[in-house]
Amino acid sequence: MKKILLSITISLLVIHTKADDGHKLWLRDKKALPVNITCSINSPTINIAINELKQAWLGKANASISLRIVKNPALKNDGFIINSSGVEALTEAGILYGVYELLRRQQTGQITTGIIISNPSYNYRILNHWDNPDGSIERGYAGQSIFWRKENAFTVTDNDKKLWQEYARANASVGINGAVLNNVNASPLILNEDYLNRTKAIAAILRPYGVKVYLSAKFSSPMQSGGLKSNDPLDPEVIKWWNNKIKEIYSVIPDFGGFLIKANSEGQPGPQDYNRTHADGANMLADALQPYGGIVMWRAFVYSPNDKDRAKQAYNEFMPLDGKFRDNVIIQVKNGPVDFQPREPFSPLFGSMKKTPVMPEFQITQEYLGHSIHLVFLSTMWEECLQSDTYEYGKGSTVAKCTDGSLRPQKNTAIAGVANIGLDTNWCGHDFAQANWYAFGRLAWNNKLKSEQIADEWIKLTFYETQSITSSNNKLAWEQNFLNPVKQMMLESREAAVNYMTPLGLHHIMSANEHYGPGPWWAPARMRADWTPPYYHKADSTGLGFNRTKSGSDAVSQYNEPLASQLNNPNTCPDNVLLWFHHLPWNFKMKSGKTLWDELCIHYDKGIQQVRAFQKIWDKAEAYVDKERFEKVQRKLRSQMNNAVLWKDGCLLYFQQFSKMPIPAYLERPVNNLDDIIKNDTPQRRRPA
Ligand code: GCW
Repeated sequence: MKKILLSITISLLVIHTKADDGHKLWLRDKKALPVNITCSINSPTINIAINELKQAWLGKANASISLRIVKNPALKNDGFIINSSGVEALTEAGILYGVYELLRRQQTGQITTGIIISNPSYNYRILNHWDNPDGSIERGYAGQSIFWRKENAFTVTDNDKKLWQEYARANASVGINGAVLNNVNASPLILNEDYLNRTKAIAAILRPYGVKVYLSAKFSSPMQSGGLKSNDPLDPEVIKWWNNKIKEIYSVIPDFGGFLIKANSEGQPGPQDYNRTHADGANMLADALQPYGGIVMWRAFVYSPNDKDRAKQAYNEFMPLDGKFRDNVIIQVKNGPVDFQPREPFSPLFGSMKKTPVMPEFQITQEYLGHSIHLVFLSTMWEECLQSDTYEYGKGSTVAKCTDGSLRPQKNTAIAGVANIGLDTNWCGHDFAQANWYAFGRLAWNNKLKSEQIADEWIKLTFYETQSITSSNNKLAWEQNFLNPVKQMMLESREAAVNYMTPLGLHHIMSANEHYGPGPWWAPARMRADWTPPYYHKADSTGLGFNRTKSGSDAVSQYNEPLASQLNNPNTCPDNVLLWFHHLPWNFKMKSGKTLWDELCIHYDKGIQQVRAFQKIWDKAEAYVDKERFEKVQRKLRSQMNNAVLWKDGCLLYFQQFSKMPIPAYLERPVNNLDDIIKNDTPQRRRPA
């Protein structure tokens, strides 16, 4: 008897503390109830939908659900309707998305009754992988590529297929329907036969999940791979080469999505090498892709070493080309005018291009936000960008509306996220970084969603163990002790990072090329000025910040009124972008009545306090998480804390050399000396494991 009891206790314990490597993401095994499904279609996509329902049904036992393709004017694209009889959509992918939505609602306790109609905000919801053919990933912090590798590069193993399927499923579950499989700093190799065949194998696995494959093409492929004498987009030989190449691609992958192009940016070749414009380059490829239904996503991330203000370059280069692009070209614009900083104002291109579709590019991988070490939920940052008012067509012209077709007629609407996915068991390096992949998909589907809801869903799906929380009492305790504080931590986490890294509109002050630790001092001789922090913070004895007002670089004029005037005036410019637009005296009087210097100190200090609070929240949550994930996150929070203190001490002590003002006595003292921080600012410290 004793023995039996003991084994029961142990098995219960095992359920409670079962190690969890995070590989299942937000799609965890369920104790499903039986469900009856009717559907007249038999196809790979529909079979996935049916299996998902069977595996995860938490609705009424033995309920009857029908899956139907319908014609309904309320539906657009891959949208769906959930009603009492089941899921209806125009397309099979729509059915699949509807099924995932229904299951998500069941799992997260959202309403499943009545009629739910949901259409995607964007037609193209795409992940960009900065994966290289040798398996490395530019700005990847979660291991090597899941698509490419150096050894046995072209063997497709069962393991590969399993992983690609899990990847496709995760994407489909949040509505992502495309993936650019290789780095925008593209290798010409990617268009060679071997790589195209591997792409074909990947496409075959992704296809039933509604995920299309795209590639980044190198503009100089005609010369580098084809042996041509030129890459000039108007040269008939070059045009012919691309036409043949694209024909070849479609013969291998009939539903290939198209190209993503980085041209004349950071040393990449492009049409300007031949005195042609971005439009000449993009249109040449667009014409070749058009017969097959392919698109070109042409990036606007351009700047040159001679610019007085890098933030202005994209607008200057692309605005004169508005209306000159084919209708299967979309201009892909990073959320901010510089480069994925912890905080930037939105790119003025979103509120300016009237005759050319523009798509936002967000960065899911945390290049400037603590890699896979810091816990930073990026949804709030993207929400902030999407909800920013451009005033393009008067008040309420948000970035979301300027890009999703609600303000200007657009054949194609799209959004891209630079993926944070690698071979790490938990895909993203940090268990909480999975939330950023999830959030990107959710916002791409519905750009009006609130981060609060996204965080709520993700925590429930990722951490709520139905097995161990049986009574409603336990559920309440779980919500109070885990869900709510952890959600609060996530929602605050991005602002915390801004506070300890780049408060008040500071930007690009990290050390060296790793973009991890602080480095406002970092400016090696002979380095391009616009790759060094002093170019951006402009700290001197008179003050701090980049003057982008009318008296400075005049970047403010790229914004519409009344925003331009609001930003131009330091008294009306929002504090959170103040030093982005203004160079202000150290004793400038802020809206709070305090000096700029004091506010700077207060913000850095606050960031530290916030991370300390996150540590406490997490430690208190221990009872509600499996040991494996608990300890991993706990360790990472410690490293984040350490790094945050370095940021605060490094930046304040560095800027203090110019301000010559004391850190207010009521704030914590620095615990590191500036010379030590600089001395220890080695590549190792900057590239943490
Ligand atoms: O942020 C910068 C990165 C580069 C990246 C580039 C880009 C892929 O530091 O690594 O290159 O942006 O977006 O093209």
